[in-house]
Amino acid sequence: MAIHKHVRTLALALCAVILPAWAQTVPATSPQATASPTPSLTTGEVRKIDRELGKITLKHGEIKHLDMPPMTMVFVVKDKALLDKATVGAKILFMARYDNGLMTVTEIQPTQ
Ligand SMILES: [Cu+2]
Repeated sequence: MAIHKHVRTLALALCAVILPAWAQTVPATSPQATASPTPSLTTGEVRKIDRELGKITLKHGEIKHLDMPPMTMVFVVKDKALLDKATVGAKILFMARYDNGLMTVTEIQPTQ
């Protein structure tokens, strides 16, 4: 009787040690995982293009991964060739990244 009781207590103690350790190794659905959204394409309307300086002015929608509300602002382009895909007045999808302290466009996709 006394031995049985002791084994049961030991089993409970083991569970208490193992379960928290196991819980910490499951990051997939933790609240922190949703704190910084995966970068995704943002909608924008081209306002101005400066091919010489490699800059583009966009009226853009909300950029969730940069925590930025909709606004009109200047971006530098990662590669000036990206500007060939944009014309003033066109609606585009673009990838915005914070790169070397500058708001940078790394991808431009024209939309129909
Ligand atoms: Cu902005």
